Amino acid sequence: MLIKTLTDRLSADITPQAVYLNRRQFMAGSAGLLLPVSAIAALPATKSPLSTSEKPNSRDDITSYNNYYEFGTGKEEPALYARRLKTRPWTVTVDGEVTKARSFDIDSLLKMKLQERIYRLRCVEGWSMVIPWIGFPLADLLKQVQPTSRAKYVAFETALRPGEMPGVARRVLDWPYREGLRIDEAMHPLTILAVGLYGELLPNQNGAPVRLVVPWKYGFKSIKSISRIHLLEKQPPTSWNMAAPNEYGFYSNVNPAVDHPRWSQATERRIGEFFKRKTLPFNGYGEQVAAMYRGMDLRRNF
Ligand SMILES: Nc1nc2c(c(=O)[nH]1)N[C@H]1C(S)=C(S)[C@@H](COP(=O)(O)O)O[C@H]1N2
Ligand SMILES: [Mo]
Repeated sequence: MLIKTLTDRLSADITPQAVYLNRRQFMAGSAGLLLPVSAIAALPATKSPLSTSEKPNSRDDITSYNNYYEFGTGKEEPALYARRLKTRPWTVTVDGEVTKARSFDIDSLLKMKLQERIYRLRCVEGWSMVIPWIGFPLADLLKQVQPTSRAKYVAFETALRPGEMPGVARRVLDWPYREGLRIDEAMHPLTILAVGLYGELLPNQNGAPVRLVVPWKYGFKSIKSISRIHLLEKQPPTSWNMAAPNEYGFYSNVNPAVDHPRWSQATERRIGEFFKRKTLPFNGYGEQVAAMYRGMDLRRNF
């Protein structure tokens, strides 16, 4: 029975809530079994002063209302279908304008110094959540590959697995999902690669086994299930910008003063709340990030 529980856990073949409950029972009754730590233990993480003190959304909110178009465009579809994604083995290749290009196995990423980062996430659609991520600064990874002086941008790609991703049969986007950051944004201490949330491994619908989190930008910049990181001199093409360049810019910093052509960005609905709240410039992270954009016209460079 214990083995069955672990198998279920690894194949993510049961609901996240059930996994969570099973995990608790499992750990209570079986300390000392020889099993991969990453598969059974809560992720070891230190607290961070960069976390918000706002109350996080429930695990249920965070894992049942998702955008992950590779598994369908409905908010409930990722929770239903993303379990099909095989997240092990998994490697992230980091190459391009770097001195030491290499691939990182997911197990080596789980051994990075992990922190809890409780961040607001603001989707361009006008909703928001507060999510307790577990992860590490992207800068910690990039330093290991030693970017060259020509590395001005960082491009990210989601794995493309048509056999496991029912949503990619429809060409809603030009797959694979691609995103990008300027190098200073990528090296910023707020920018993390997340491998978990609520103290446990990332559920597939949230971008397992590793996804980007850039809390001052609209949610679509926070690309899920990353298989490749490529450093380059020129600004890379990005999925939503390619699909609708007048609606989604490369920078996409949360900005209540610049409306989307079809909806206002002045307010947002925190999932679980009834009344709308005001959207803050840079999603409330302006003090930490505004200096990176000094002298830039953020209406033209939206
Ligand atoms: N590969 C990939 N990454 C993605 C998306 C996607 O469809 N595919 N959706 C984005 C959008 S629009 C948002 S708002 C966030 C949602 O993250 P969450 O489901 O963990 O809340 O993921 C982003 N990352
Ligand atoms: Mo989004």
